[in-house]
Amino acid sequence: MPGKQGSPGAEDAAPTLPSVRPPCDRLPCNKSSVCSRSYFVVVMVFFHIYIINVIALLLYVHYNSGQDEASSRGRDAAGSGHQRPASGSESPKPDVSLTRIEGIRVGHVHKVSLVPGRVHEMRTLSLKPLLFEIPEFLSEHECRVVIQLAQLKGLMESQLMVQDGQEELAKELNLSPDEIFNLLDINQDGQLQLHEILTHSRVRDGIWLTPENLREVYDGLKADKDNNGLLSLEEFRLLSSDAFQRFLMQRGVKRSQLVRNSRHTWLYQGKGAHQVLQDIKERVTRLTRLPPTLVDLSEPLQVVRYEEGGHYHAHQDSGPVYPETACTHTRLAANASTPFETSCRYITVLFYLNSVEGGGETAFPVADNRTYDEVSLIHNDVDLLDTRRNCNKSNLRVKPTKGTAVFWYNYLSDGRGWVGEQDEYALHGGCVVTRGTKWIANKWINIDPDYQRQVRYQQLVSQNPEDEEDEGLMLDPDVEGSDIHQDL
Ligand SMILES: *[C@@H]1O[C@H](CO)[C@@H](O)[C@H](O)[C@H]1NC(C)=O
Ligand SMILES: *[C@@H]1O[C@H](CO)[C@@H](O)[C@H](O)[C@H]1NC(C)=O
Ligand SMILES: *[C@@H]1O[C@H](CO)[C@@H](O)[C@H](O)[C@H]1NC(C)=O
Ligand SMILES: [Ca+2]
Ligand SMILES: [Ca+2]
Repeated sequence: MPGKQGSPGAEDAAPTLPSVRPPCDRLPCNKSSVCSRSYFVVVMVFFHIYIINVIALLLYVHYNSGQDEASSRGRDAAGSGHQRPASGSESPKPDVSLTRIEGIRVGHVHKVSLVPGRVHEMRTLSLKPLLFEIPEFLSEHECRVVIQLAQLKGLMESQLMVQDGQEELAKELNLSPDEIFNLLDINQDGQLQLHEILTHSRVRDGIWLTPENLREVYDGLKADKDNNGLLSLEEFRLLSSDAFQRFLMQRGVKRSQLVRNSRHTWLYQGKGAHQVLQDIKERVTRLTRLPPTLVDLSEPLQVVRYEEGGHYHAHQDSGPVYPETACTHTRLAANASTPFETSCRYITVLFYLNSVEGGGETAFPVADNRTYDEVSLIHNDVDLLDTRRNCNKSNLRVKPTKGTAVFWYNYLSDGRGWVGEQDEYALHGGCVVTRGTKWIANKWINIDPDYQRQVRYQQLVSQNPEDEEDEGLMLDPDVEGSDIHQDL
């Protein structure tokens, strides 16, 4: 036990418990002095474990920040990064350990070398999610080129009005109205409160529901028969599964009432792409210190334009990790039987391509909140996900400044150098643009939380001849893009 180093946390203390307890058990506890003496021993042992843990923690922090500084001084991003101290190995460990940049504390500034001959400052904006800001990541020239290339290619609506997919999903899952009611009734009181319906509605990428228009829908559909502001199971049974959305659709939908109101396109960054796009990709690799292959095999650069009045309500870029969920990017290597597909975007790098005259901040409603509770995102008719109304109640807002990049991790670490659980605090959205136009670009780095699946996928891709692979990556976003790269 004293020889143990690194890996702080509860894991260390737990296994030592049994070896401490037995002495007291074996002792005949009829004499109180004996018992209090063994009690004292136990206390002292715990005290020592505590001290050793504190020392181990200090060493760990020191070791890691030392590594960071060393590698930021221009070590090529070979990816394999630093190995985490081994902690009892049960299941096969990944051969690669993904580097995860330490946040240290909010406001901490790392100096990073991303381009020859200059140093960038990377400031920690929050720890939950792990979020950084790098001013002047892109030059004015690069911002201009990216915007021009996007315009040349043409942008498409980020969200279309039609959404047939949802009904199909409901049918596929084969849920009865009673079962749906039960799922929606979060507090299980047999009634659907407004916030329970709203919490559910944002899982879908449809029309954005506000408390007011939900009340309108109730009136229009005469859904709330007894007018108590709640839907009972009987009232709910009389509605079809898409009644709300259909009602709103018939009434007419403005773009401002959608989940997102923007246009976007995808720019391929592989061989043969514009030099600026390749440079950006390489800089992202250096910034994140991830294996270049992972960055190469990720989605192309997404360029988004928000006009005045444009917004994107708060959302996650990635999906949660369930055994039955496959990642969109590795579906080649997935089992045919995995019924759900989600985007697995380990990191989001967001670039501001212009400085916006008014509004358009990137809001992180729950950044560094003490706790996270999905249900309390809507409280007293205040919906924290609503970036048209409530950006000023977000815990953190980043002002769009030309050339600045922000990046964050959408997943936690699994503690063994690979991707772990989704980070719910990574919730973010684009506040409404009140004046001017907003141009941004997103670079997502796709990594499958299922290590074996990621490896199989990479093997499959590397078996293909190289130009075919490039072509495939280039065609993908255009042909199927609007569905496949849909955000959640
Ligand atoms: C598919 O699933 C089966 C059974 O669950 C498993 O044995 C097999 O290894 C899986 N194959 C892949 C490619 O994941
Ligand atoms: C933010 O933290 C506070 C304090 O723990 C908590 O009351 C609140 O519900 C949290 N907000 C969300 C959206 O989880
Ligand atoms: C927040 O913004 C809303 C609408 O955008 C506005 O009505 C409200 O007064 C603002 N609140 C604060 C505290 O600035
Ligand atoms: Ca309820
Ligand atoms: Ca009612």
